[in-house]
Amino acid sequence: MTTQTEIKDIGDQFNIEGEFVSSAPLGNGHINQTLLVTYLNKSGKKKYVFQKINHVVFKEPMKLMENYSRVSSHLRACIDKDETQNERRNLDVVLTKLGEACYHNLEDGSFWRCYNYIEGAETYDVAENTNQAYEAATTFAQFLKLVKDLPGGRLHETIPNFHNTPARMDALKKAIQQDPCDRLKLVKDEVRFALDREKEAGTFIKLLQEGKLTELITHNDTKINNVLLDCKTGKGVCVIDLDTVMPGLIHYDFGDMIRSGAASAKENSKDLSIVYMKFDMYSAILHGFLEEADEFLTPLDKELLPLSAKIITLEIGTRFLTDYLLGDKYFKTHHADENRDRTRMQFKMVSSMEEQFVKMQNELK
Ligand code: ADP
Ligand code: GN1
Ligand code: MG
Repeated sequence: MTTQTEIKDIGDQFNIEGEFVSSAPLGNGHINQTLLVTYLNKSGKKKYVFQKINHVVFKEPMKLMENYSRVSSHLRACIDKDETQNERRNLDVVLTKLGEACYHNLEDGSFWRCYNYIEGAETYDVAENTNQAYEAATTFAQFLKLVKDLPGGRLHETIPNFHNTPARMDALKKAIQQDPCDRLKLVKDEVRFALDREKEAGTFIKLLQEGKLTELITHNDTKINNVLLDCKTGKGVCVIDLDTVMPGLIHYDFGDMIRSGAASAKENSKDLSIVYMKFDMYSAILHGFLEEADEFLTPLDKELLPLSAKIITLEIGTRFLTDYLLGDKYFKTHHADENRDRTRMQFKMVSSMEEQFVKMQNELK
């Protein structure tokens, strides 16, 4: 844990006005260390988010921040200047005193960034009602519509092969062979579940290679707690967690909204009897997404939306399973079996989607 004094010192590196007051952990992200930091300046209290970039996951934080700054500036330029509270609609990068997008602490090798805290908005780990699901989907889709036209060259791939599902399957097979923690015997059924679906897992990458799907700029981590909704109105405010904004397939973004936003329970739920894909949430996300995204989807893109939900859920379950076998090196965990619980929960969601698949397809008509 980083101490208050250390955080104050980190804050001193950034162009922030006023005096450091306090800092506290923020949110339930699995990757970065995220802090809410309060300052006091002439106009009163002002809050910022400090994030220590996980540089084991993101191997080139400077390139990541190049993407981040480009995306954030583009979105800011697209936001209506006359809109009330327009400052809440974007993560604006606060530069360091040296004019850089993040601070690299040479003593411990850490990378820190800072941006505005968005007041009066919340994230949800599980959608509580269809309105939240709908709002999350339209907000993500509006984001995709805007980043689609990002000027300049191709964005860096901050994690290569991030949504290459066959590569994720290969990583699982390697972990099975190595079994460094002797955990394979504890997840035999889960391994079988994943490998039984290996062929279908390659569908999207194959269609991309065949030129039938087009790469766009996508978010790649559209889980429901990566979008802020207004506490009072419930309206979508801002898409966050821009680390994986890079070239990708729109399907994985849609699918991840369903995986996370249509889930009946938390990602680490142990009680599988309460886990299923809620059809009303699926429907709300589908219609919210199409409301904004229909105009840039091909007929094939649309046809594949139900399948995308299943494939990404399988992919993320496979990643949790691989991390479990390898000793919980990637995702933050709070107890020894959490990645196994997460795997089981994801695979229960896959089964639930398989059971409702025809209905999911019919909802498109
Ligand atoms: P991670 O990559 O670890 O998931 P996120 O960028 O998603 O990190 O941040 C973790 C959590 O912190 C989010 O789910 C959200 O609850 C909260 N959060 C992050 N940025 C903001 C912000 N600008 N305003 C309000 N809450 C935020
Ligand atoms: C991670 O960063 P966070 O918690 O929003 C992960 C996603 C997974 C998700 C599963 C960079 O998302 O790919 O889908 O956990 N992000 C990264 O909850 O690996
Ligand atoms: Mg996040």
